[in-house]
Amino acid sequence: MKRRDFFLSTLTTGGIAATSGFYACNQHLNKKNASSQFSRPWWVKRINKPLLKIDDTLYKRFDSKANVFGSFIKYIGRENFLKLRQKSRNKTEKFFKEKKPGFRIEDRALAEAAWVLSRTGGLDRGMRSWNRQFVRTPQEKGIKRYSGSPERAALLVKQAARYYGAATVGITQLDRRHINARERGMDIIFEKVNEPYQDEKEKKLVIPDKCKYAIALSLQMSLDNIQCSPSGIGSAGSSLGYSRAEYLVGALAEFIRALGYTAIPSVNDLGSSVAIAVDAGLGELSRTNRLITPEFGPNVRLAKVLTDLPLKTDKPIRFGILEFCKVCKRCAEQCPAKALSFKDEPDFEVRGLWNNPGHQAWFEESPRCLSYWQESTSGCSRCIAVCPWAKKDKTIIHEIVKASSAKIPLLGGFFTTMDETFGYGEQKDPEKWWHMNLPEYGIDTTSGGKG
Ligand code: B12
Repeated sequence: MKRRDFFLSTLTTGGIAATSGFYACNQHLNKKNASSQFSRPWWVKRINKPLLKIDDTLYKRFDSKANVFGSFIKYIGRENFLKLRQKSRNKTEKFFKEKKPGFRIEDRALAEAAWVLSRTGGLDRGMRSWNRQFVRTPQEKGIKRYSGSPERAALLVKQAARYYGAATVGITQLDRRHINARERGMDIIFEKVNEPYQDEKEKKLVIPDKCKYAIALSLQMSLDNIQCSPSGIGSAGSSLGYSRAEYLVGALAEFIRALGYTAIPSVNDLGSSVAIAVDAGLGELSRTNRLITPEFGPNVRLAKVLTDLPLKTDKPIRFGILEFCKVCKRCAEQCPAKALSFKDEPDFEVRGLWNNPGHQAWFEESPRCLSYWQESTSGCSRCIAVCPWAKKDKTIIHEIVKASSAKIPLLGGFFTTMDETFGYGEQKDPEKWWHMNLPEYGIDTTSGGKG
């Protein structure tokens, strides 16, 4: 059914009455939860298994070389690659000369510089080092390692993670199939060892068997930046997110090591942050083949830390995204690269070698996306910017919309149409960004994860 049909069929007094009822309930429950460490909106339901299925006979660990960063030339052909690169260079030069807002020296400088912390690290390097950096272990201090209950340990880890910059935190038993089989020419293997290590000679990265837990982390990006995408200002939304993620996983790993346990910090390397986040209950997989969270929609960067510290785990969640995305399709319509799926239902049909078979998703044409990054000369986050779930302000109306969409998925189409009517998701003027009264890091951290 079309969105506009929904618009007509759902504009009923019933729908509106339902939303006001939800709002009253929302207010009540939020008050009730105000003293807990981290509460989810009331319309988020915990479930035993993620909604999208895994085919156990097909789903295997992925070789990261097959992602589009690793095999871009193979996927688009050398000739096309060289043409694209030249086009990108010419356009960059033209934009510089024209002083095109969003693509001027200052706009690009903002994005480039924000990578700084991210670029100092790497797989098993810098903040993402697999071994202790500087904290002293309990043994060195002459004390016993931390021995609280898994419930208490989970509370400590979540609070520390939020303190180091996480927007939301979830914990899951590690499903090893989400960990890449290979990374940068090395096999990733699990061994019965005490500490993780890298063996250059045998070309292997070794994760201790005992690391059975994954801590999934989300970080907000500045929506004001992301909404300027594609542009240097938009791209800074991503790059600052990456640098903050670098600090977050580095600090959290050191915290766990100081408690006397092993921790492996990871941002984009090591395995699917999205799959781990789904298992840990941070959100649902969406039409963009990326995560949507109840609190911040898709506007988050993801990261993870693996550990042997015994932790109470969380459950996956559902809040209507699967049904919402079936109807909305706005990300696919607005994707300038035409990379996203228009299929009504998610399925197991991969679009190319860049997807990992065996899990149900709305698979995308990733080489088109990366090609557009070159074409735009600045990367792209349009699919995030236009999503009706990406909202910065915490006004009543948006809470009603989210709660209603979660509870009555058919209203999703209606809200997407309303969202368009009010002009949400339109590309913002990058010049205006320079004149804004910015909060720290350009993000609003005051919602406390309560949406
Ligand atoms: C490579 C990569 C890309 C490639 C495309 C992926 C590919 N197939 O090559 C390119 C460069 C094009 C790209 C683009 C973008 N990406 Co990207 N990408 C990655 C990266 C580094 C690896 C993903 C990967 O290996 N994919 C290959 C296989 C596994 O893909 P797949 O089978 O299609 O599976 C996808 C999902 O279904 C899910 N997944 C994988 N296995 C399983 C299993 C289960 C059971 C489930 C439920 C899900 C799941 O994760 C995969 C994401 O690509 C991840 C970081 C990470 N380690 O997770 C970020 C990441 C997924 N990207 C991210 C983002 C935000 C983007 C962009 C919006 C750009 C931006 N502004 O940052 C666009 C969106 C493009 C789109 N909608 O299609 C975020 C997603 C955050 C979120 N909200 O979920 C991540 C997590 C980076 C981060 N640190 O935050 N990306």
